[in-house]
Amino acid sequence: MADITVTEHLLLHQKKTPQATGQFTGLLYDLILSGKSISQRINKAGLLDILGGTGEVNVQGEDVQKMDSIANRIMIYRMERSGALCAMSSEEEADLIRVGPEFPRGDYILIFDPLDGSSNIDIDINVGTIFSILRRPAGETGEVRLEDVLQPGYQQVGAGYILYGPSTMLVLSTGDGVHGFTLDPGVGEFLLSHPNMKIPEKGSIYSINDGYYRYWDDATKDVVDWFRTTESKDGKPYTARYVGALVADFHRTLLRGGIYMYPAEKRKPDGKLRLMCEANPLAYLAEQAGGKASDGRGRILDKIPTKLHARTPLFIGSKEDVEKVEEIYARHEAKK
Ligand code: AHM
Ligand code: MG
Repeated sequence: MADITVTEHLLLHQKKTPQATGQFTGLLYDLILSGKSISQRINKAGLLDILGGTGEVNVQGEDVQKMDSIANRIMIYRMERSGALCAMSSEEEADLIRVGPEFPRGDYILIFDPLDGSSNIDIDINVGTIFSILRRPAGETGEVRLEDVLQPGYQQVGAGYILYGPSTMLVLSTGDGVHGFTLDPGVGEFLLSHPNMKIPEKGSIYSINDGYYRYWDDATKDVVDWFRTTESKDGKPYTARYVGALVADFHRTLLRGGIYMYPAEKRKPDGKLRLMCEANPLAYLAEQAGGKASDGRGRILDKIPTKLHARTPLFIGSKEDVEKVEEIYARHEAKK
């Protein structure tokens, strides 16, 4: 296959996606650039730590910072200058970041987790940047209101992630399927490596933090027990995998199928994951790839966020596996 760069791909797809105005494409370019900068810093993270020694300052005279706050700063710096955004929300920032008046304001809203799974950085395991793109409601101008940002996930006009793993990969959807690009570090370009990604209808992997068994209600215990004790599509038991970085666990699920679960717990009634910066973008990708995402009772993309950092239980992956979870919860609900 001739090498297709992400830039060429976006230009080709611009014609097919109505929202792909120049502004939208510019937003994606700046996101990609931010991802490349973060990727480069992550590659050097261990090295910088060594160079920085035990002190607070490294040899360049810079503060030795945690990689997640560096990723957050890279994203905010680049994206507020893109001219495509009117607001941003980062998992690392409590409040909405309003763009302007010092930078030109655009029509889009970017919600992101700058470095998902950041506790994995110290042990050199995959992390990633997750992003969700919303459009500002038509006719609104001036400073953005919080209500304009709290949109349900089905209104996303694009979503994706950049996974910093053995290779750096960009996985993106603008409503026309899911496409994966691998960064060629030699030329500094993302090349189309996984066109039109599809999640298998049913998988053979389940992914959950099993250490929390004691915190689950009976319905959730039944859900997990079902995957532990039922044969998967190939007649063998389901196998368990849990990286502990949602973006990495989702990436595997997208490629191999199966299900990732982060349920509600007695001590965390809405689970741990954030609806707007984690669940919604991945749910959008899952659906675009033929899979499903649910909170156990209903579709993730239909949930109306009550606040920027609202949380949700999440069951995401192969359609049949997610439907099985909904069926078990519904059965328990009916017994009440
Ligand atoms: P983070 O955004 O603060 O890194 O937290 C989210 C992460 C997910 O990436 C991961 O799936 C989950 O937390 C792991 O949580 P736990 O350690 O409770 O299993
Ligand atoms: Mg996260």
